[in-house]
Amino acid sequence: MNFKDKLIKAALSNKSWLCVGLDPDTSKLPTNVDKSTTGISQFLKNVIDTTKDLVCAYKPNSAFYEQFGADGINLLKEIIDYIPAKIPVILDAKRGDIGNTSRMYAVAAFEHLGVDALTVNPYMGYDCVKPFLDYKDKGVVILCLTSNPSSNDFQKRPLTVGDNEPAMLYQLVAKTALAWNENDNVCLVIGATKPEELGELRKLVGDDIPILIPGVGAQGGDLESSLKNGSNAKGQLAIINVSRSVLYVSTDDDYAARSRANALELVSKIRGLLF
Ligand code: NUP
Repeated sequence: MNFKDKLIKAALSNKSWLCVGLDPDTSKLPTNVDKSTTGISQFLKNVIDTTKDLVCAYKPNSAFYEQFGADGINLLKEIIDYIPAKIPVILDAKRGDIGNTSRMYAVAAFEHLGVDALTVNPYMGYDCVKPFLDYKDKGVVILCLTSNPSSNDFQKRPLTVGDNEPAMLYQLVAKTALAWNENDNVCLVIGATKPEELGELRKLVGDDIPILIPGVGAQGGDLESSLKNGSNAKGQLAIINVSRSVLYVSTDDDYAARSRANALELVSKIRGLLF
């Protein structure tokens, strides 16, 4: 089953478009959680146990594992393997390099770690993205308009092009990514902090492209406008990622139950609007 089918199946079965980000940060862990990779592993597994019926996907960000060196890479693999097989895993690593090197990034993510989708930076162009696209069953989640304040530096740069051409770099990225979608495995990243552009981009790319929408919660993005503007005509394919606002809601031993409560609050709003 390809990434998109697996994503839709999980979303419909759990009635949720919430993707919980699994980003371990020792400075935010509950007090009694051991700060070793063993302690962090238990912490993440407890959160997965209490949220796995509430999500359409999980998204570990590689940086939060790489910070622990070789132990962190092993932890990442352990967590990916722990996630129930029916729930897709999106690895957030924003990869992209010359084709020969991207091929190795693709092997690492899709074959060694076995994730269902990977975030990819399109800055270097088609030959840097193609090695990922060649994995037909895997999702290639292309950065289009990111949630951070400085995304404007490049992504919102106006382009001097003809009348019918996109006017800003992020629009060109969206249009180009569509042209790369021969295997029906292209997805886009558009930040929840950019609701108007999210709506505009959903119209531009049509109903078939999954959009990963980070930035709800800690970065101030709004859930409702993200859902309304990011979902397609069927009310699907808007993947709302929340990391800190689900993971770090309590420093006490009740953290897993509190994470579930926060996730459930988000999911109730999603269900109210889309199911
Ligand atoms: O545009 C993006 N914004 C963003 O926050 C693209 C991303 N991949 N992310 C990632 O989503 C970010 O690196 C982190 O892993 C997650 C957001 O986390 P939080 O703000 O919900 O804690």
